[in-house]
Amino acid sequence: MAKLTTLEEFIVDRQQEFPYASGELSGLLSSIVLASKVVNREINKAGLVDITGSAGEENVQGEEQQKLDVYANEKFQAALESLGEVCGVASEEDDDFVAFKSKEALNGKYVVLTDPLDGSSNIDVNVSIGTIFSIYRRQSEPGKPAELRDFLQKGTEQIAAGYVIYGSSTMLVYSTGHGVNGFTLDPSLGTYYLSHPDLKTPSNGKIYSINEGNIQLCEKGVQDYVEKCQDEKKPHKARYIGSLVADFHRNLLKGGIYLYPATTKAKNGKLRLLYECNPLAFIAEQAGGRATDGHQRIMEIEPKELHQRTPYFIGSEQMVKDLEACL
Ligand code: P6P
Repeated sequence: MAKLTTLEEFIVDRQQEFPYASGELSGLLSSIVLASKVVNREINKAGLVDITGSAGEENVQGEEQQKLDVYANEKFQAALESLGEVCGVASEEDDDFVAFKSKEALNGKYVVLTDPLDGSSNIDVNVSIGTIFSIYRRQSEPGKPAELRDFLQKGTEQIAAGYVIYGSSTMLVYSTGHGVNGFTLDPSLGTYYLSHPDLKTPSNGKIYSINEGNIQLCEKGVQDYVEKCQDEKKPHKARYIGSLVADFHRNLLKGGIYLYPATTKAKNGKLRLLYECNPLAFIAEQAGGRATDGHQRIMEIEPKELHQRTPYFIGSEQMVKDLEACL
């Protein structure tokens, strides 16, 4: 029986890979891990207690804010604030970023951007959902509250990024820029074990993930690409869960492409650059994949505002290149 490596052991083993003061970044990742275990526990009993109903308010997506969204957002922010290494957090659930005020946090060297519970409309139909996070070094001087410029950084500046998928099992997948590693939670022990070391995504694949209900609203190049996927000579598989983290994770492991293009109704697409597209692009590229808005590398986009959207094509390198060739 191969030795099981816990996430904590892995972080210690790989300390030297953290490009910055290792203790801080590993502490930061550990606080995200702790929050993910707390959120996982609530998700697993969501059907039992009445916290899946909508909280009534709306988030920036204009979506009904499910109570679990609010819960997850609070848990991740509390875990990050108590750590002291993070000077602020930006979240899909909050219109503006949150600059932490405690003395240690004012000197925190990092900021975190997160979609605490993506795909939350899937909660009450028991479809897999996920947490996405992105970590940057602050740009503003320590000792003062975080500033907007700390959060509006290109994806190439990320020092770590990852996601948690609350699926048939709960997994944490992350990278600090030295490859991608996946960990599976043993809920009976509350311990994540290394289950997908040095994860690489297949360079090509047969799975395409798009909401085909929008296809008439997409530019011709996207329609042409989808038609190629439906060519009976080399049939592909249409797999679309409606939960980005779940679609992304399956495609990462099996090979595939996820498409959320601009449409005539949403000229910049639906997905958010900073806390959905950039972190998954970081993971995809570290695993040998590719992520683009159709014309440029996602991580090269210069952010202008916290919740800006972007057309999004991500997955196996050859499939994304084939898509770009159609645009
Ligand atoms: P549509 C969920 O709301 C989400 O942000 C992603 O998780 C998912 O891939 C996408 O939107 C689904 O959007 O328009 O196809 O329902």
